Amino acid sequence: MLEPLAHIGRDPRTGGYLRDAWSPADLELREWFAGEAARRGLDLREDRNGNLWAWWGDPSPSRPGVVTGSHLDSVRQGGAYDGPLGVVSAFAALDVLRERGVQPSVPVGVACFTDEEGARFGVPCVGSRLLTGVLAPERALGLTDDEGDTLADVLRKAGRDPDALGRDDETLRGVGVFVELHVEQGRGLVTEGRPVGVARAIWPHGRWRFDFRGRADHAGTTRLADRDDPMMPFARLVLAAREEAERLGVVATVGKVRVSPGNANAIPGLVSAWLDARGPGERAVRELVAALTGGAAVHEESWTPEVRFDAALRDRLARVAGGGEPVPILPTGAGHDAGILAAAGVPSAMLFVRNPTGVSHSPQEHAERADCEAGVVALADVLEDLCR
Ligand code: HGY
Ligand code: MN
Ligand code: MN
Ligand code: MN
Repeated sequence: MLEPLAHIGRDPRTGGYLRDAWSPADLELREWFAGEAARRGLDLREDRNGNLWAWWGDPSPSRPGVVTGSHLDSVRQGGAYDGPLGVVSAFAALDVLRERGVQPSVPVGVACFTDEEGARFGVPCVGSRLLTGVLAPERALGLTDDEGDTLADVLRKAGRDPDALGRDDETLRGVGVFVELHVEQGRGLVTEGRPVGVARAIWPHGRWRFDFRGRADHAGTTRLADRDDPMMPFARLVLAAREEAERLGVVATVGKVRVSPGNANAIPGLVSAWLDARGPGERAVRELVAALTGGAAVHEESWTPEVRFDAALRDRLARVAGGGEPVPILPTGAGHDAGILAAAGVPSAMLFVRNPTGVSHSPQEHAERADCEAGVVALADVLEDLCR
């Protein structure tokens, strides 16, 4: 199913994907999206924050539409399915509706949210957070990537107007309900023995940057007693994060570290480390971060409260997606645009497609073709039900 996109941003050495927001790969993916919309005669719109919408019918506040979609950007060396499966399945499900001769009573939209992973600028779900007003444009525009380019610089280079960013009520009011199909990032469906499931809730989760400052000096001529080496508190952070996470029953990850200036023969002046912490309860996640912040300059880069999807909509999807036997309803520790929209009051839900290993954010991420096809049929059934 993902073959048309498989070559875009793929690293041939690893099979992983490099699809940073607004990178050449991302721009190529946006072109692909536009082509898919054109092939189907859909009305393509790019909103003020760079999110893409392909409409079958004309949404309005008085006649909001049913929208399905996801994102196309990836984490660095990410897998093929996280994001793209939801966008490809959205177009495929719309095709199924047309093959069935369905005449929707409301507009149907396919959405692609920009910069969901936050791999380049550090904040996840930038497009949906800007759309819903939970991320201030001035903060977004000042975010910088590893080379020091700001989002504003990058948008200008991509021919977009940085000053246009901001909450977009007109677009939001056109979305009556949003359903995101996503490869499961975990093994819940493997355990349940089912190809498709529905999301119950998204764990609260956040990202913090820890800056450890020291004194750069010579690796060979500086006595140990004279060192102010930021690597030491950094190393303690990583070990403490694991210990606290085990104690509190949450998960904590340090997956990105930037050592400045990065000489093998010099004590660094600065070590920046990014902590990702999540768990089934907000209090425990906050307690973990509080236990770790001593001695470092800590910057909260993002915080997403727990999202519990609307139970009536969730159960309706579980029934419809499962035909006679409702599909499993599962929590997830992964963040999604559907969670940002749900938190903003947009009726939202998620369909999961089985991932045989549960592995994600890795080139090893995979979903079987038959399960992906079952996901499209389930999504088409759900859309048909919602569009009656
Ligand atoms: O990081 C996440 O949870 C999601 O995959 N963006
Ligand atoms: Mn992801
Ligand atoms: Mn995703
Ligand atoms: Mn750059």
